[in-house]
Amino acid sequence: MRRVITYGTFDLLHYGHINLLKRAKKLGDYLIVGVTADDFDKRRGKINVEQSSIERVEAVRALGIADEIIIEEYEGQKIDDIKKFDVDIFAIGSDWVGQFDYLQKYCQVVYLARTEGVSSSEIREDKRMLKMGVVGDSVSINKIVKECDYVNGIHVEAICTTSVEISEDNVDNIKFITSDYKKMLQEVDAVYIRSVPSEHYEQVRYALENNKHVICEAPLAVRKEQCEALFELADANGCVLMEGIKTAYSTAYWRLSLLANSGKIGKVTCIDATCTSLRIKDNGWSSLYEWGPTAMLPVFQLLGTDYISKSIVMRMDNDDITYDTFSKIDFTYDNAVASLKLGNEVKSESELVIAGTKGYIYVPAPWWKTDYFEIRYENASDNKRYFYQLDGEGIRYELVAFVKAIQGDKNTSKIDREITYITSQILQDAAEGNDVRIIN
Ligand code: C2G
Repeated sequence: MRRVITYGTFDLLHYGHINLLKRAKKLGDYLIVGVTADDFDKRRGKINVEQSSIERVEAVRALGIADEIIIEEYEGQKIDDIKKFDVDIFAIGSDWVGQFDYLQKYCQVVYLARTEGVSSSEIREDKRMLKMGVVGDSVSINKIVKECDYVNGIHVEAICTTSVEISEDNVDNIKFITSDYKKMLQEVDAVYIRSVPSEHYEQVRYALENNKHVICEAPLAVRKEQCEALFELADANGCVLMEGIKTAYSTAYWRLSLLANSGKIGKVTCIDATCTSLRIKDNGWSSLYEWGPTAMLPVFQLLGTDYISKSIVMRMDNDDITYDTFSKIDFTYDNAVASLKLGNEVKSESELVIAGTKGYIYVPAPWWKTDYFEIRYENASDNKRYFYQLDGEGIRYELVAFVKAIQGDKNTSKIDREITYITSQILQDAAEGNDVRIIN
């Protein structure tokens, strides 16, 4: 009996996949199909896959062509599988020509002609072509435009800026660049707001009033009641409103928060989060606005929002009394404490340490764009290390979540509204001098 094996994601199963499977089956008597696990696809950069592993396996099974279905979970597994299942032929589409020649050591390798004119990416794009506008005056809007390229179904139509030079490779694809926000909004379905925090509220409100979906870099707004009003407006108009904190969408960060919540380090008792980076003064993005929402995320996600007391120490700019160059925030809870250090003009080790009664989670600097963390115990031989691929600092995963939310998926946002509200309340308290001490 000749045993054949083939692999694929098989997202939104189409006739290109079916042709491939039929021809693979004809090469022998028994066909094994390896369907990729969600995590494996993410690790190899396939971030747009729409269906879950189970749905994709069910679709392949329903065709009735495969004699056996397995899950592909890790790089190098093909060698293990070929040996384990005593495979004679490995078959794959011609888009992979040459890339699996290394398997010739173990079995025959056949590249089958790919079916022209159909692909999962095109089907996904047809389902949702979202016209996006990006607004802001920081160079990071170039990064956002670039990241949109990695997300199926988003096209950046327009950029609204008054001062940023748009990089050449971005310019080619964009219909127009304007300094007129209202004009830009007329041309798009959704907007990514990366302007200074003081402009967020008005810009988000205007976009929502005009029925545009919004993703807005944190802080969504600098007052709690403004955030509440914006979410209310979004709900009333059937629009998606997401606060953008890329760290929330990094797999490593998300997994470590799940591990902490699952009791892996015992009771979480102390969180220390430091976010610093020396940079040229970016007006409007004081240390608190720039880093506050990110640093507060693990505190509120792990300890909740019901702290008993807080204290804020701010070091202000000599020439600008609204601009903190460094801030330290301390929270006290019933049974835990947290301490944040945020600095644009002070440098420190930007790590995250979550201490519990059994051990602690250590995330090395810069923790807010991490792909790696450790769980450490008293007995070092019990320590565990974790690595999860992070592409584009998390921005592209955030964009995928935004697109899925627009399609109706209700659970894609990783940031609860309660967290947005409490964060903006703290920014408001800082601005109004509540629980604040100033140093210079
Ligand atoms: N395919 C095809 N014609 C198309 C589209 C896809 O013949 N129009 C083939 C691919 O060449 C592949 C299979 O269908 O052999 C599954 O394609 P994908 O779902 O895109 O999976 P892929 O990323 O190619 O997985 O370990 C995973 C494999 O290495 C490849």
